[in-house]
Amino acid sequence: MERILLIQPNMKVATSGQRIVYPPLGIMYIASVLEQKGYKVRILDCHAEGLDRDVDMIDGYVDVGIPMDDVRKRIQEFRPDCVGISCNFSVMVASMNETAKLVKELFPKTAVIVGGNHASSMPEEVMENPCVDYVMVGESELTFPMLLNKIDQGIGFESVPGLVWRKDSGLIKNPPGGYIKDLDSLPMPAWHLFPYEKYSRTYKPHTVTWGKPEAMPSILTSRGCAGTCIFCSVHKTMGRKFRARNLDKVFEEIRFLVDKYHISKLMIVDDNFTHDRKRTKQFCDEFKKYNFGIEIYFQVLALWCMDEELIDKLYDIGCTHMGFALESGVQEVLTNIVKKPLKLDRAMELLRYAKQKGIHLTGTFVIGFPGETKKDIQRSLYMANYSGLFDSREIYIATPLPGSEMFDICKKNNLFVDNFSYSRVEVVKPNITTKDFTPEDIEVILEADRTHHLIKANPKHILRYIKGVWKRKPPLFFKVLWETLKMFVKYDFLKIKEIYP
Ligand code: B12
Ligand code: SF4
Repeated sequence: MERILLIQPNMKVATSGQRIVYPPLGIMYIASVLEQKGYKVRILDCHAEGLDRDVDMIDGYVDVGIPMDDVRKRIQEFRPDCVGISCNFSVMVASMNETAKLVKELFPKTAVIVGGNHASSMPEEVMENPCVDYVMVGESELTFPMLLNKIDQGIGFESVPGLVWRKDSGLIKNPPGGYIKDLDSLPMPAWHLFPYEKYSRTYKPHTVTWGKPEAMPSILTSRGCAGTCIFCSVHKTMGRKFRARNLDKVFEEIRFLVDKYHISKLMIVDDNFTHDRKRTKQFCDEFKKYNFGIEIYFQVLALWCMDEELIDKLYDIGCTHMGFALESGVQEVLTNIVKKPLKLDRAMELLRYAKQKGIHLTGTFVIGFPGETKKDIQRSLYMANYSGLFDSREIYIATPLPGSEMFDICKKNNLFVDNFSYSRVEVVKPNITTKDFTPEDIEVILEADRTHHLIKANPKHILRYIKGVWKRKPPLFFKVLWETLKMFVKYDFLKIKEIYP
């Protein structure tokens, strides 16, 4: 084994608006480790390289990435001994399968290895594709080179932790090897192999956390989260134990990015950056001292790990926009259904504190959990829209991500819609029917909430927004209008209040 090609495949997704491209840190770390060991590594980030391409619609989904013919050319050109395909997102499954098939068509002897969050959650299913030779479960910086050795030797596969492989046509699932204890032993991600300038160049409109379009790398300062939210599958790759990098190493990496790429923004993509409050405060203090001249962004922050002092410190280093994951405006839903350790009254205190400091707040909410009622959903939306705390709000649909507890609940209770497919595993399509709501109910509520929100923000364009509903959801048009009207009458005219802490 000498020539290793690592691929982040295309995605088939529901939304055309969201074309944000972040660096695939997983294969960037693996690439770096392999280079250190002397392998010749090439990268193909289909997602980032296909950014400028017009999107194709296939079966109602948007195909994001480069055309398969280009993938073919790149594999042919490099003639890899081994191809590693990252399947972090379930929306990549279709392309991952196609890419594996393509590799075997071109070079039948080339080993195909698949890893990433989806693969770690559904390893047996991924192995159903005969063109996939191995699945690696979990973090793979240490195990990937181990596997390459075993492939060279032709024996010893039993000793590779987390490996799923075939023996005499049966499937073997090796026990996991645990999580990487010393994250500081890993080299920096292999930035030099990736199309740096493409990352985060295209932005989701109206999201507050990352501002005007500009290349923005991401960094990982820790891995893992102790939370038990039922819709999350992070623990499948990163575990529930918080593991942190030494801050000196983190700042070394930031210095490298500043010096080499002259970055002005940096995104921290930790599973839960604020898990260790003391460390996060120390990060802020030291970040200030370094005077890098860059802005720090986060996707969302975990409110259940925050306090006033931490808000102050983040504000002091320039985080004037903060996104917080509330998920629900109903404590019982949070505690008993979502299983998020967030106390709403404390959350409100912190949000009020941040608001009064002048921080621009985004609240993210998730609706449509199994067990949630329509009334619960209304109360969440009421909090999102009428608490006066959020400058912007994002409402997502609870989605059974493979590997999450919610996926198992939905499977056990047969809640999936008939046309469920992995291309629907984004957070914008309803995927389940429960005793309390149908997928159509969720679509109507979400569309009505959006229309209501838009009209309130800009009443002059009411006709345009109504036309928008007709364009996007013709069969639901009248239901959406009725629901929107009810929202106006109930909350804006009659001033009826839903309860929140
Ligand atoms: C940053 C991030 C993003 C970035 C993109 C990152 C990227 N390009 O990879 C953005 C913001 C764009 C994003 C978007 C989405 N995300 Co996201 N995201 C993450 C997050 C927080 C961190 C990923 C990361 O960089 N981790 C750090 C690296 C080091 O770890 P890693 O990628 O897992 O890689 C390790 C292993 O997986 C493995 N590995 C990875 N690839 C390979 C390949 C091979 C060959 C091998 C052997 C091993 C291997 O080894 C790596 C090193 O240890 C994860 C949470 C998580 N911890 O997984 C969610 C996560 C991946 N996202 C998730 C989801 C659902 C989404 C969205 C669908 C949400 C949405 N809003 O629509 C979208 C989908 C993309 C889209 N439509 O554009 C889910 C995926 C679950 C699933 N089954 O699909 C996750 C797991 C979070 C969760 N809630 O459970 N996301
Ligand atoms: S707090 Fe975030 S990362 Fe942690 S379990 Fe919940 S959703 Fe997952």
